[in-house]
Order: sequence, then structure tokens, then C-alpha cells
Amino acid sequence: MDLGVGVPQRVTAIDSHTGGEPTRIVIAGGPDLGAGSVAEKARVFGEKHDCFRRAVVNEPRGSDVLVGALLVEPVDATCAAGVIFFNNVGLLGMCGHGTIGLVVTLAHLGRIGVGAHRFETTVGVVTATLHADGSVSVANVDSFRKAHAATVEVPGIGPITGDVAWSGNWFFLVAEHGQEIVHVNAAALTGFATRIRRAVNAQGFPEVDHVELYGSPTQAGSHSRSFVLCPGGAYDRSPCGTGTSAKLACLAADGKLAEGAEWAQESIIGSVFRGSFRWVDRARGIIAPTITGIAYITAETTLLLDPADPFRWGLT
Ligand code: PYC
Repeated sequence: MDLGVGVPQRVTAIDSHTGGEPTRIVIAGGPDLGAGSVAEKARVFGEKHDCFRRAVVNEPRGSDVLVGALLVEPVDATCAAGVIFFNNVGLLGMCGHGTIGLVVTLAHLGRIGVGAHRFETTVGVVTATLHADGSVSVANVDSFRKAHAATVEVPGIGPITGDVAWSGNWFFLVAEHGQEIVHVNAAALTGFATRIRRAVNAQGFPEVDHVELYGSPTQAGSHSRSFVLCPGGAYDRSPCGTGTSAKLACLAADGKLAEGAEWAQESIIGSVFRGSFRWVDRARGIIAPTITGIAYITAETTLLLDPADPFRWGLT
């Protein structure tokens, strides 16, 4: 129906989910971010095209849990693509579940096949391998623990002790929290972790944007189960690729997991990522983590941004 009020901008995207956590990959119709590295393009995206981010992942087209990814030209010619990850409140450095979704999306489009592929992200190059069984292993950026057993005073909760780690995003990882890591508790866990993050940010670690509460697994063969609070207040339905990488960095630093040994991390809904690490610099506690998971395509879609729609750029 042509109401004669203007031509909608068309944005082509592929939706997938990785262990229950959704990703929307924009493959055409995104803004021109100029030349430069993916980090430079991400800066332009954040400064000049934040409305596009909102339009793709926020309501009414998306939701708080949706992670978006914009395919861009890499400057590194060895890379299959450049990718900028984003969510309901801003840009993400790296995204493990999103990279698994990216690989499955590019395979679905016939652009890549089984084998190893390099991707330029905002925080460095990662290598993702599509296996013949459809699973994907992501060799994430170098990861490390920045602070061990940091205690913060959380108003209404009391002292909480955790580790701060980098794995493409910043995490505060907590073992002693007294919470049951079960899906029916998601709302309470979200509130609990949000209060912890506020205290962590105010008390020495302003960079932390993800909080990971972990505990005992519920499935045979798993080593841990976790709840991960994401920057915009949603919780990760997957075990979180960068969150599992951060966990591996802490296990490595504590000598609790040997180089090359497998770690199976369950999410709050029971999906599992398998991880392992290789030492990059043992003396400085820097590891190269690899995370394996599987993603499924859920939609091939064209988003329409109608100039007449007062909410075409999404809700803030
Ligand atoms: O898998 O790394 C991840 C991730 C980050 C935020 C949501 N998922």
C-alpha cells in the first residue's frame, strides 16, 4: 500500500540464536562509516549513527536482549569481514555468541564454508572455525584477570567479593553470592547483579559492564553454570562467549584449569559452551581462549524504517 508519505529505508538482516541468545546481523542497508579500521568505524557508528543502532535492536523492532552486528569492510585483508557488535544501550567490544551467529549467518548466505575465518572486531581480530557438524569455535581476543578477590560494599546486600577480567568486554565474576542460578530466578538475579555492578563501578572498576554469577552445574559433563548480566540490563541466555573467556582467564590464573583442558559452561537456561585456553604470557596471566557453541538461523528479514514513523529509530 502506497500512502505517498515517503520511501522507507530498507535494512537487510539475518536473525539467529546461539544457545538461546539472539543476534541480528545487518548485511545491507547500514550507514556509511567511511574508511579505516573497524575500531575507527565503530567510533563513527557510535558518534554519528546511534539512531541506527536503536532502530535495529531496540523496540519496536527488537528487544533488550537482542544483540546486533553490523557487517563492515575490514582493513585487515586477511579477514573475511569486519563486524561491529552492539546492544540496546551501546557498542560491545566483542561478542562470543554473536560471532558464532555471524559464522552461521555467513555460511547460510553461502559466503563462507567449513574452515577457519578471521574477523576484524572493534577490539581486535578473532578467528572463528566452522566445523563440519555446524558448531563454531571462536578463538577470542587475549584475555586476562585484572583484579583478584576485590571486595565491594553493595548497598542492601553487604560485601561481595569477585574477580575483574577482560575478554573483549569487562566482567566482574562472583562465586559467593548466595543466589540460586536457575531460570525462574532471572528477575531477582538481574536486580541482584545490577546492584553489584553499580557498586563495582563506584568502587574502583568503572569499566565493568557485565556481571557473572556462577555456581554448580546441573548437567552431567558441565563444570559450572552462570548468570550473566549484560550492559543494558538484559541477561544472556547463552553462557556468554566473552563471559566464558573471562572465566577461563580466572581459572588459568588460579591454576584450576590446565592449558588445553576443556571447560563446559552452562547458561542460566542450560545451553552449553565448551572452552579451553592456551597461554600467551603465563607470567602476566594472559591467555588465548577458545569457545565452541552452535547457532541456528531464525529469520531472514528486511527491516523498514518509515520516515513517517515517529518511532522509526527505536525507543531509547
Ligand atoms: O557471548 O560474548 C558474548 C556476549 C556478550 C554479550 C552478550 N553475549
